[in-house]
Amino acid sequence: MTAPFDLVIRHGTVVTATDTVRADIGIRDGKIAAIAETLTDGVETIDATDRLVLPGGLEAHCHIAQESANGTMTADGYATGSVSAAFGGNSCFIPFAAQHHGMGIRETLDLYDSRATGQSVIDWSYHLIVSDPTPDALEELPLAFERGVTSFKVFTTYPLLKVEDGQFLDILALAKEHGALTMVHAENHAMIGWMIERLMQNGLTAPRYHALSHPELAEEEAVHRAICLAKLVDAPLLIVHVSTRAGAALVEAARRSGVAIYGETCPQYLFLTRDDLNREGLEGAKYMCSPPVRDTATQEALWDHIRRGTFSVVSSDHAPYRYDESGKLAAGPDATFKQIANGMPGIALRLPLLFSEGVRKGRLSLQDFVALSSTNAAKLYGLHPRKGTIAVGTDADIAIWNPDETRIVTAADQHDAMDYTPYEGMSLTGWPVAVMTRGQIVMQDGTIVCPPDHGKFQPRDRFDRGTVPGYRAPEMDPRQNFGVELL
Ligand code: DUC
Ligand code: ZN
Ligand code: ZN
Repeated sequence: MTAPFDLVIRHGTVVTATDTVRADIGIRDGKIAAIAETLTDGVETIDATDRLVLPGGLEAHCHIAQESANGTMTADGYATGSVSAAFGGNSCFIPFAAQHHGMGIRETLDLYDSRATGQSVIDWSYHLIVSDPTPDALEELPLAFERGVTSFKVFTTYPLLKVEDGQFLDILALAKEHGALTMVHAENHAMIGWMIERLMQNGLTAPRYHALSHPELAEEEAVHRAICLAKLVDAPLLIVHVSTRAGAALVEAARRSGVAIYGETCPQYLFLTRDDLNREGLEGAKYMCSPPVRDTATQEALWDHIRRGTFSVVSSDHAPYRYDESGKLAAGPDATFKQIANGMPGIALRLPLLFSEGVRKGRLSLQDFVALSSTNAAKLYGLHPRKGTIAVGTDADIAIWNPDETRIVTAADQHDAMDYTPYEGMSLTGWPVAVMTRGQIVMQDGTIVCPPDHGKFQPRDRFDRGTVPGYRAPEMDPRQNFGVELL
């Protein structure tokens, strides 16, 4: 006789990226052991009548226990960051491990291990930020793959983070060789610097001018360049936090042409505009992120791109800096926008925002919601099918949602270490009421119920481009380049 299930979720509506079915789920040893019309043999039971049973959210872009390039530490470490993520319906997240200048790869990963291990209620991995690709660092990079860190982020802007195009090509080629996915923050560094200089010279230093200092064209140029660089070496590339129509159109065109290019956008580009930066004193600093939020026409265009499949993931880009001297106001009450940390919180609201404004308002199907919030990220970042779906044999990473509950968002109700939310006062319908990671209930009815160190580091598989044909630059094709093999 088989042992009973540890837990059975009964009477729920189970949704994956492809299907919606009425089914019970039996969980044993942290994994989904059975999916059937009726399962009764559980040590514990959750009644999911009138609830949606979804793969737990996979938050693939968030900054936790990370110093900005200027040394400002995020308010959230792995304890509050993971708790906040769980309240937002996430069962796993992938923050960044940031290599700053002079740091080695092993040193960077060891540092983040020391910040994360034993602190997280949900499972985690890292994307490695590569900002100093010296020959020694590049030689050390395969160590990251061996540790199951199979994605990198590079920047084309920020003086202390940006890589040159040649360095970018080195990283893309190495990532391709080892089966990693490169992610890029794509904005033209010189355009931003030029704009900042002129704004400063004219005394235009308030937070609202941050929006002007990062022109849309800076994103368009850098996205185009990044795609060309990736094409040259036929390496997969994901453009993070796309904020403009032109950037999204470039991603869409590249995808249509069969190149392994992927795009991500974030809730702030769908719900906030530059008018939010136009507040008294430094209040607008709360809405400063890079790239900046744009306008309502852009919001609609980005929703259209979500509908059309341009974006594979919608991530929070949770970059929590408090509105006090530990964060946004570190340079004092007279700070210029140039001195203010870029980023805003949102890890707990990414999914409720997308559900309420996407699914409930008919912009997104439930299947698309699951794909954008979990399944696609699991596939891109080497966690599928272990995570990101509901199937027999996979980790029991599950979020149970009440699709009809309405709540008003307030900073006081958040569980992060922040003192504001950019979405204060919004009325959202559809909230996660329980989240489990590997079969252990993490959050239930507004309470964390698991040990504080339940989360485990998740080594990830190599990137799999599936059937995407890719691109062969003529100069890389031995038939067309005098027989020389360059890659
Ligand atoms: N890029 C991010 O991805 N997050 C916060 C700030 C930034 O520039
Ligand atoms: Zn970025
Ligand atoms: Zn980010």
